[in-house]
Parts: sequence; structure tokens; C-alpha cells
Amino acid sequence: MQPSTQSDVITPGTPVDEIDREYVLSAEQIEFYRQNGYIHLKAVLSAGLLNRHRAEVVSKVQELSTETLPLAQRSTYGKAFLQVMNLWRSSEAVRTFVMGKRLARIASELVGCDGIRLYHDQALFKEPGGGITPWHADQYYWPLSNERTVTAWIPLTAVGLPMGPLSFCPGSQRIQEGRELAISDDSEQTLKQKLAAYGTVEEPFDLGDVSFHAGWTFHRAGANLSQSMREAFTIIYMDHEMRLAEPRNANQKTDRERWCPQVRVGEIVASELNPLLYIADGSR
Ligand SMILES: O=C(O)CCC(=O)C(=O)O
Repeated sequence: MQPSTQSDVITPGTPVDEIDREYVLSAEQIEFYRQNGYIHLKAVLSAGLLNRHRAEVVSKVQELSTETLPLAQRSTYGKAFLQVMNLWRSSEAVRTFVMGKRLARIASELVGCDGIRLYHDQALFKEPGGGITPWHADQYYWPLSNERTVTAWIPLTAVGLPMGPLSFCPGSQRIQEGRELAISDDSEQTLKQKLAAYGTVEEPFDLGDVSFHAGWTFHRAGANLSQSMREAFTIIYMDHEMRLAEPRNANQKTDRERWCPQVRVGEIVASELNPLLYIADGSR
């Protein structure tokens, strides 16, 4: 994907915070996402904004991570990253970032829905020497009624290839086989073989780049071979009219309790944890 040029739209006289300002997507970029199930966008956020966000996220991960085992004693999942979820609930600064309309609007336009809600956020910090993130599709974990979901993967520093940037299998959001696999050694082995014919796109990320991938797009990340922490923050978005589906596996039952409290099967997933982030008519 060729880098897009930065193309903010600012109405004269109405200062808008960067995190709410529009990032104009071209029709080609939207088409690229729909064909390939992911897109890597350039210059979405400024270094200043990201550095401030990074400082807060790093301190929250230090405070809230419950991982105590040395890398060598962890499972494949545990070696992949330190994972701290829904930071927007414990930090006002992260809340402002996650509530921002800039990324939510991109999500809405890529998915093709007229409003976006939050499913949840998470910090995914791959430690120096941390292992691979095995091939998987996120929506295996989610008790959601349709495919209108998208994750923004936001590196908080530049991420070169040795650090394990997120990589994607283009077009794999249409593949049904392998959707039943949780992140594991098995998903890595099985999907590596199944997806080989489709290829993998693995690219370094500059600071400011953000990728978006669909819930059923297969993706992975390499090990962190560098001496630095690979710090990524993700926001998972869903169609604002998404409904709760009957959980289809144990992981979906856990997700339902964690991210959709009090929502009943068939209802719109609009608990206090799922705020409306963007509406195309301008009302939000
Ligand atoms: O950051 C990683 O290593 C994995 C991220 C991922 O799988 C996701 O955001 O869906």
C-alpha cells in the first residue's frame, strides 16, 4: 500500500483536537481495506500526541500488568505480550484518546457503517525476547452478531521488522476454515499451512502509522528480536448497531461477561463499556 499523504480537514475558526479531527480516506483506500481485510495507513497521528499517549499507557501497563512469570516459564500466549485491557477505564488521558473521533471515523468508513461503538481497548507490549503472536482471527473470541468489527493497531514507537510488527494475510477475512482456532501453537501451525497460498504482508511501522484489520482477517506478529519493548495500543471498534450473539465457545462466554455486561442475547451491545464513539450524521 502506498503511503497516503496527510490530509486533515480543518474548518477555519473551529479548532478541533487532533484526536477528533478528520483523516480523509480515499475511495481507493476504502476499497483496498474491503478487498484485503486490512490497511496500513501512514501519518495518522502526530509524534506529539503519540508520545503523550505512550507515557500514560506505559505507566498504566507497569501499574496494572499482572504477569509475574519469567518469559521462559510462560505459555506461547503469555510469551507473545503483556496484555492490559480497557485502560480507558483507569486513565482520563487514555479515555480522551479512545473516545477520539479521528480513528473511530476511519473505522466507520472502512467497515461501511454509519456509527461506531467501542468493544474494548488494550495495550499489547511484546517484551525484548518475547515470542510470536500466533496466526489467528480475533472474531473467534467475540460473541457478536455480524462481521462489522475492526481493530486499530497503534504502535507507540516506530516498530521495525525485528520487533514483531503486526502482519496480515490479505483477503483472508473471506476464509472460513480455521476460524474455530484460539491463539495457540496449533493455530500457528495449522494456519501457516492453510494461508501459505495467500501470502503474508509484514511491513515496518513508522511512528504515526496505524493499521486497521477486520475481525475475521487472519494476522500474526513475529517475535521481538530487539532489545526494546514493542509497545502497541489497540482499539477494537464495532458497528454501533452490533447485537450480542449467543456465545459459541468458552472464550466468547468470558468476553460477554467482561465487555458486554448486562447485555442480553439479541440486544444492541450498548453497555456502559461500549460507548458510542462516532456517528456519521455529525451528532457525535
Ligand atoms: O500485537 C500483537 O502482537 C497482536 C495484536 C493482535 O492480534 C490484534 O490487535 O488483533
